[in-house]
Amino acid sequence: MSMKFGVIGTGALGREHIRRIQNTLSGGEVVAVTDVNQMAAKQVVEQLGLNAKVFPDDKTLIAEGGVDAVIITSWGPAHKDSVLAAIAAGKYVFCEKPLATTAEDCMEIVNAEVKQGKRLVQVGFMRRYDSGYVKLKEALDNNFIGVPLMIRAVHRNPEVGENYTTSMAITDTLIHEIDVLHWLVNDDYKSVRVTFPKKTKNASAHLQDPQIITLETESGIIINAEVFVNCKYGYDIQCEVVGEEGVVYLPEVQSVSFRKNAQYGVNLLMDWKDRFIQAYDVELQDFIDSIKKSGEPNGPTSWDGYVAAVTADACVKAQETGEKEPVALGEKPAFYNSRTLSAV
Ligand code: NAI
Ligand code: ISE
Repeated sequence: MSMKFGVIGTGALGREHIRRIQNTLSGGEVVAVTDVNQMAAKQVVEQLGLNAKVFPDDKTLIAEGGVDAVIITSWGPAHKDSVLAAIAAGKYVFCEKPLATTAEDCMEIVNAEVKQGKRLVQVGFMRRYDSGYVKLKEALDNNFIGVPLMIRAVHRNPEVGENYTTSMAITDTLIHEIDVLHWLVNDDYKSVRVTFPKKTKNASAHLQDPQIITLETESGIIINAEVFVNCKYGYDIQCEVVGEEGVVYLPEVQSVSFRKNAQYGVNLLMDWKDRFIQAYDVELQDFIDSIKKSGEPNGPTSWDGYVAAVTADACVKAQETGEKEPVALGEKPAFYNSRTLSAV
């Protein structure tokens, strides 16, 4: 039977997820949508030719939309209320990052889900579904390079809008590395530190760009992650893990190389949507399939959303203090023990 979805927030990513459910994936259909901008919601229904009803708000959609699951692609500060309302109604939730904007709010979601007694929530950390990261994890899990000692990660965007702030480099951008890197090495973070290299002239006056974030894990792995959101030349994600017996690299995106006009080269992508398009497809298909198969989603959990929020908070504090800041996680409920490190 087809899984009936309601989509809360029909902006850029909401539209993308609707399109993939309707055209690319199997086993799901979008039957309800809402957006604070009602016009945007109506336009999506018309433009994408959906057989879906437009609801005035998230609560009404959850109560009256006849949905099995909601996709939350509204703005971050609105996520918590929608997630809690969906959990209270026993609906499955696919929530884009961030799960919520504070660690306390994420913990409230964790507690609500545990109390409800069944896993309902998956967080949209799609990199865990990217074939390159999956291969990297397989290599590490199979002990191909021995014990990991260091990681070098790079997250570069060609440019960002005027409203992008210094803390967003953590909460909007680094958040993907925060999630995927500790998952890769199966370790938790212990402390973080942020340093600001020489600032690019291409960043707006209020933005520190680039930034180097150093994260240390409980076992002592040191991760150096660069965020540079005005790099100009392309969208560039890199990851290199150095172990006791060798080094493994995140594969480069496959692209035709060329020889032309006395040059040899490869075209780079400019957009995160293109870089992770398959990962977005695979994560949502896995959400549908695992719920149908086992009654629970299989991907990143509410606890993972909480871990990311606590770590991001520590990074933002480290931006302000310039000091090494601890990452202090609360007690992990046993509920999540067999449900945290799933990979496709
Ligand atoms: P957007 O600004 O294009 O769309 C957000 C939409 O949500 C807007 O149409 C807005 O009117 C609506 N909205 C805001 N508050 C609402 C509420 N309370 N109820 C209903 N609708 C509401 O933003 P975008 O780029 O689509 O991002 C959406 C979410 O997806 C964000 O949480 C963002 O961080 C996340 N995201 C995740 C990415 C990933 O790689 N996993 C990539 C880009 C965004
Ligand atoms: C954006 O919000 C995302 O989530 C993308 O995946 C990320 O690469 C980009 O840097 C963020 O701004």
